[in-house]
Amino acid sequence: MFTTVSTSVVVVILAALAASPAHASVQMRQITISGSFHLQDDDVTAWCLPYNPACLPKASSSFTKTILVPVYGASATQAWSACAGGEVRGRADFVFYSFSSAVAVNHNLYMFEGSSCNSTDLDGQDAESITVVNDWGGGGSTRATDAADGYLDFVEFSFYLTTKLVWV
Ligand SMILES: [Ca+2]
Ligand SMILES: [Ca+2]
Repeated sequence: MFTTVSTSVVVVILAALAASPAHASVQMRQITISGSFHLQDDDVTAWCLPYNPACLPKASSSFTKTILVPVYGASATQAWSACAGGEVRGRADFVFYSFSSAVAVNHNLYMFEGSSCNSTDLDGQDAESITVVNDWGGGGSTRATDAADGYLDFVEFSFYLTTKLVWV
């Protein structure tokens, strides 16, 4: 009499087992982010003189990346960069502050300009913050430039991201 088990109880237990992720124990926030840079350097090459703005060195690059961050709290800084003319480097930084239903996105754009793509001379900066709720997307754009150079050095950056909670 004690070996009799209700079929409905078994079904409920099996359903609960099926609902839990097979290999997983940790819930994370998944973020898929796409970004694109457009950069310009202010130096006209010798073959292009007399001065012609169409000859200014330009560069474009884009990326798409999927990352996992904790469901709660701040992520490590995620950074992407690009360079134009061997002188103008753009760096796009992101920190994600996650909570259960959404993620707050803090983005900073930096423009470094000097004698190489490794220059740390910060000439321009911009920032944007957005909040993206789970299973949704959002984006923005920033632009960093330098008045001292007549705004001819610049970095433009645009991004779009989606986010959801996953088990890993
Ligand atoms: Ca320059
Ligand atoms: Ca500079």
